[in-house]
Amino acid sequence: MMIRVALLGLTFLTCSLLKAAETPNIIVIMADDLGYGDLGCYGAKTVKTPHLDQLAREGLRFTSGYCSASTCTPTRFSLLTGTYAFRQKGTGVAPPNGPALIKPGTETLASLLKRAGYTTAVVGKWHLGLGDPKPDWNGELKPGPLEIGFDHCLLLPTTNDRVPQVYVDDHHVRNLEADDPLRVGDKAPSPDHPTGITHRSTLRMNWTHGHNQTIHNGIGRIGFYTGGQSARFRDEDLADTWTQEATQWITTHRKQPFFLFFASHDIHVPRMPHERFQGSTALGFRGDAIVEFDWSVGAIVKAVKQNDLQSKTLILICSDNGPVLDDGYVDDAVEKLGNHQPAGPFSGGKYSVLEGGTRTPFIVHWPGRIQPGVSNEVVCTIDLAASLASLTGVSLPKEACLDSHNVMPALLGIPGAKGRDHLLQQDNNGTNLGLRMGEWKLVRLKQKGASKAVVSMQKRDEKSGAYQLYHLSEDPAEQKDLSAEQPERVEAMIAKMNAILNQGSTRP
Ligand code: NG6
Ligand code: CA
Repeated sequence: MMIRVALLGLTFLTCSLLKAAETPNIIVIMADDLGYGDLGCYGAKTVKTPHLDQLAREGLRFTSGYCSASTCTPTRFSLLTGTYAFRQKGTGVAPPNGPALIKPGTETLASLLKRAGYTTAVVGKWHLGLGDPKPDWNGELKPGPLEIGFDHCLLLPTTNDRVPQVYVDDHHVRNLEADDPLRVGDKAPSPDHPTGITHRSTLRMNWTHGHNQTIHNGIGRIGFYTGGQSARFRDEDLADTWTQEATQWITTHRKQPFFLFFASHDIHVPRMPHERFQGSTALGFRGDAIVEFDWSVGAIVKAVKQNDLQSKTLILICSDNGPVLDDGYVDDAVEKLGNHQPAGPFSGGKYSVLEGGTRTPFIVHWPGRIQPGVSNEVVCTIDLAASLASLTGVSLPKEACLDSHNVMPALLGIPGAKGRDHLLQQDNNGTNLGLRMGEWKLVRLKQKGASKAVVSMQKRDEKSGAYQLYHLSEDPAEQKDLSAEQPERVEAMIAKMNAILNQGSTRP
């Protein structure tokens, strides 16, 4: 009886705490390829991340925070649309000339916050395509972020290893000169075009697989391009550019509630941090890029403080997929790893549906509103749409944000608040899947990893069973397949997985 009364009280408290709409500034900071074990506050010893650790100390650090996929494009698609990426074909890693994947008219995190009165911007990596049917690099680059709810963007169009290495400022390539047009393609523009194969000996960072087409800044890339010389960036300057743009934008919009999606390219390959960070860790450029990311976060927090916005600003830290060591370049990430464990206690990493692929750092910071601590609730980047809609008092149409759960009370750390009761994790295309329900994890393996990427130095036998079952708290590394011992649980979880795949929506 006592317990029931207490529970009723909690429910009442949870509801009443969430009743009135609140419109704090919202800054979502997404790192690229950052693993669960890569930050000090998640156990890293060989790399120091004081700014992120401070956010974790003052905020809520999740031990079961996820992104929805183990590559970039599908995770970002789900973050913005609140819908599992497997529901829309063609949402795997986007190529240099890929079209806008989120169609104008789609409800997004940005568009729903705009309805709540927010000014919105995205700064950093986009990788969700531009234009329709393809980007017009020398003309207007639309549709893009500005057609789905963002008021402003300064973008790296795809990835730093994909051509072209230019900034997109709202609808145009920044600093492009009309007499030197940008031509982007997937074939060499001429037989004598220098590539990472023909001019390999001139490269300042060698490739291990792929990344041997057009050379820019002494580094081979994916795809070919010519022209746009005055528009091209130096890899070393990316973090400074994003950070300066973000802090300035925050200052300019300090009076309105704002939503900033800060999408760092760190720590994606080619890892080429600014000279002042090079050599700052014993881990090589992979570690140095983590330090650079931490610096960016610190600068953003400082801008929030300087504008006196700390108690009015919710900052969320996450990653777009798990870690990878060798993702195509020779940068000593493997050789200098030492005891560092990029995926923490988990197996797998980028490209994988084992926990290392999607369980990533996840920190929520909002001084005065969030009780500092550690939460074991299951939350995912896909949930930001429904959660922030609930916080800001926006209602979502039925056909929008199909898989986003409102976990706002859990994100705020309200005592007794629950996260997700289930979560589907996907690889790049949704071929391999993971389903977490409580402490149980079902893995559906249709395809063995074909990628040459090295995600981990920990040995784990490749299991071949189509369906595997693991108990996460007893076996976080997913080593002991219990599927043969628990056929009924496996059946039930397969049925749940199929229902998620087939029913079209899982938003409660
Ligand atoms: C892969 C690239 C890898 C990385 C990845 C996308 C090769 C051999 N590998 O195809 O280097 O760019 O795509 O990464 O080209 S993500 O983080 O944006 O998803
Ligand atoms: Ca990534």
